[in-house]
Amino acid sequence: LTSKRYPKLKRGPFATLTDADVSSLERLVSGRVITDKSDLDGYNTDWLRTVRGASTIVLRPKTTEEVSAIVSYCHDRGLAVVPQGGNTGLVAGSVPVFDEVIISTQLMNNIISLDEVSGTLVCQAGCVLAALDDHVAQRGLTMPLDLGAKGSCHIGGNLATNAGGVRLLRHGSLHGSVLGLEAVLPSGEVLDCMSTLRKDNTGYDLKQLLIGAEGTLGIITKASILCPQRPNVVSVALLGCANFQGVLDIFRETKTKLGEILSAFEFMDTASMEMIGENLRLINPISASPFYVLIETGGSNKEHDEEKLSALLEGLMEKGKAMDGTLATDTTKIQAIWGLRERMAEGLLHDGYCYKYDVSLPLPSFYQLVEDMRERVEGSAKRVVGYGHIGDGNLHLNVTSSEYSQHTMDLIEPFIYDWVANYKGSISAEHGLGFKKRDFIYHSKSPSAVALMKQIKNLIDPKGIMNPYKLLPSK
Ligand code: FAD
Ligand code: 2HG
Ligand code: ZN
Repeated sequence: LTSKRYPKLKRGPFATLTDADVSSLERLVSGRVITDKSDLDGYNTDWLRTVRGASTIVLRPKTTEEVSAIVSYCHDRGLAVVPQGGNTGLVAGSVPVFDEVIISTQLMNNIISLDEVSGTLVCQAGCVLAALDDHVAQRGLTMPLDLGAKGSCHIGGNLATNAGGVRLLRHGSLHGSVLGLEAVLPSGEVLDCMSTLRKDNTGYDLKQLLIGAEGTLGIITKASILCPQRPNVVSVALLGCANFQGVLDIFRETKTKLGEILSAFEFMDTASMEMIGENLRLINPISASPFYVLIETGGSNKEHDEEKLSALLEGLMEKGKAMDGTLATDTTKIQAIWGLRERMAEGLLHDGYCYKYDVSLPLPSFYQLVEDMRERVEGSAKRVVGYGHIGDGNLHLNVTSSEYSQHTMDLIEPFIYDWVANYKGSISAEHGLGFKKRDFIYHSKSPSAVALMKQIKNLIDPKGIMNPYKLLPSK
């Protein structure tokens, strides 16, 4: 069987779901099986609406034991599966490519415990990130990550993609914040690494393998996560800047002047700001500038924090580093400013088709890629926009056109991957490789590293049933 959409890709040697399989699986998660064609559509299609699978079944377990029973059955039958959380992933990792069985964590949304003193949260993998944040906020804590998709992404999906987001600068990556993890391996066996300890150097740290594995090594069912103290004073500044060097100068100055209260440092170019105005009617509160930076502080002393931030902003204005700016301390204005940055991905979809790239680059060459791309696709694209987590060296470069064009795609790829490799960057900073980028892994990882990844995959999933066609290269 060859997919019509991917003529060069062959379906793996997996079994095909039969009526008898459906009946057996129905018995494992009775009443929580979706087979109706119209209901399957959303599960088969990725957030960007660029990849559509052809699965005929979605299973919605509630417990680890149910996940284990499902995976065990699929393993014995040789049926391929795809784990799915909130389906907000941006590299088509969460949707089937052919007819894989979809295992959704939608109903695995129990919060198990929260230790207020240590800040340790234990929960099931299907908890929505925003719901977890609301829960821990009641105890003066915050989730160690935050991203635009928080209203629908699941913590299991966040862990599987090692999601970065807007607070990585402050709290570091999930590799550090996750204390324990439970997962169902491709055999159906449960891997229990559910520690709640901060320190535990007893042997290989196996949970790290599953963080960022994009569901190719097992299905994460539970996690324990270290939640930092929630800042009780938050302020946000939006500044306009004349050139990219100015953005870097502001970053340096901000780190020096704000120190420990800096909680986010994001950037957007003028093309992004124009796009969000045109497509989502969001209003830029300051005068138009070639670049914008969003600075967030989070601390515990209002006067101290505001004094520091005001001093920073005054200094930047005086030195002419910032052309214009606004400061927000009330929730409504803070949210309005964050909306400009966090709703970029949504806004771009209004253009039609979005060619999405998420790269890490050394800061001196960071914006040059956007300029080179703009020159290259001129006349073949609607827009080329750059924004992202510049505080982490992470650029989101997006090209749009009214509909998919192979000609435009050929101008972008492999050019962009070669460019990034040449500048010693990463071709995926935080979104992962999924189905879309797996064949470019060698641009960021050595052959020896990829070979070891393949050995690990073969060891844990010898039948290759767990999220096939994802992360590892096709050849
Ligand atoms: P899904 O999309 O359902 O799945 C993603 C991958 O994880 C798939 O490979 C899937 O098979 C696997 N998976 C899902 N659940 C499990 C599980 N329980 N066990 C094993 N594997 C599993 N990403 C960032 O890093 N930073 C951002 O700032 C950011 N902002 C975003 C903003 C918007 C508006 C959108 C739409 C996306 C954004 N993303 C961002 C991408 C995406 O939200 C994240 O990757 C998120 O972590 C995915 O979570 P999810 O539950 O939707 O996972
Ligand atoms: C963000 O930071 C997300 O907004 C999405 O990672 C990035 O739209 C994108 O390219
Ligand atoms: Zn991002």
